[in-house]
Amino acid sequence: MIDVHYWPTPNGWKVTIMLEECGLDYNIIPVDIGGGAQFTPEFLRISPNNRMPAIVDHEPLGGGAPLSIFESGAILEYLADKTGKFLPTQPAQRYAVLQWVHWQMANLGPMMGNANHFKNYGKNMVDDPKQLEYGTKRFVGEVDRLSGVLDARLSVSQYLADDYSIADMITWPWAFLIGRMLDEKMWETYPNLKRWVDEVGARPAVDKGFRVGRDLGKRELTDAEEKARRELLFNQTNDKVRAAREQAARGAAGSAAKAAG
Ligand SMILES: N[C@@H](CCC(=O)N[C@@H](CS)C(=O)NCC(=O)O)C(=O)O
Repeated sequence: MIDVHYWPTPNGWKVTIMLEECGLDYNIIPVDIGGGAQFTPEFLRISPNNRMPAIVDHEPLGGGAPLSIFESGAILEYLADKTGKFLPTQPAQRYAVLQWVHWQMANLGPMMGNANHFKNYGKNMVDDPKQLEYGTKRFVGEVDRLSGVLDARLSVSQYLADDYSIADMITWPWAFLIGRMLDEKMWETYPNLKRWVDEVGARPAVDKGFRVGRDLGKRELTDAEEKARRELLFNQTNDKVRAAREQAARGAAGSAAKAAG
């Protein structure tokens, strides 16, 4: 069985989509990132960057003790190696896939995260909206450029590599959101990207993986809870992370003492 430390976000969906595509059994362990669950000592032991997703495979490839992995790119590569699916072993075909996997991890994901932050969330974080202008221009511009990179590739190929692969699964959860985060009109400029978004999204395993834990993040937050959530997610420094870690550790010690009696 594979434990998936998860919250329903684009990086989380990558993992549930791959697990569904491979037909593997898994067990969802929610990590409420708005409530600080990513700072508990147990979670940091498997994911030291205080980010989800992470997995623990209790029957790991190669045998031995349970194996924990963080970073969605490494998780998908591992699951592909474990199942022999969606990542060819022949060098030319394998690296054709991995170059797009790394491209997504280093480009589309981070740039979209920043574009979404400056364009949508940022207004709740600063007093003067002018402070957002440069960041918005820079990151929205990058997402536009990256959409063009995807569109050009998909104008000559059905998928990012030769066949459907982990490159498509890792890119789709971000790509389908580009219009929603930035501007729905962008699809007119990128018809090949739109064709691929629709085609990959129509796969039953993609649809199922994307729906996992859909209700987890749905609770209405009070204004104070929403403010605390933003502070926790968008204002992380080493000192603040250390304080959150210590607070989570005190909470864990308190629960352990309570459980012991
Ligand atoms: N590069 C990482 C990024 C993971 C990531 O940014 N996860 C976000 C949710 S999508 C998170 O856990 N945020 C918690 C936080 O910011 O403290 C991956 O792909 O696994």
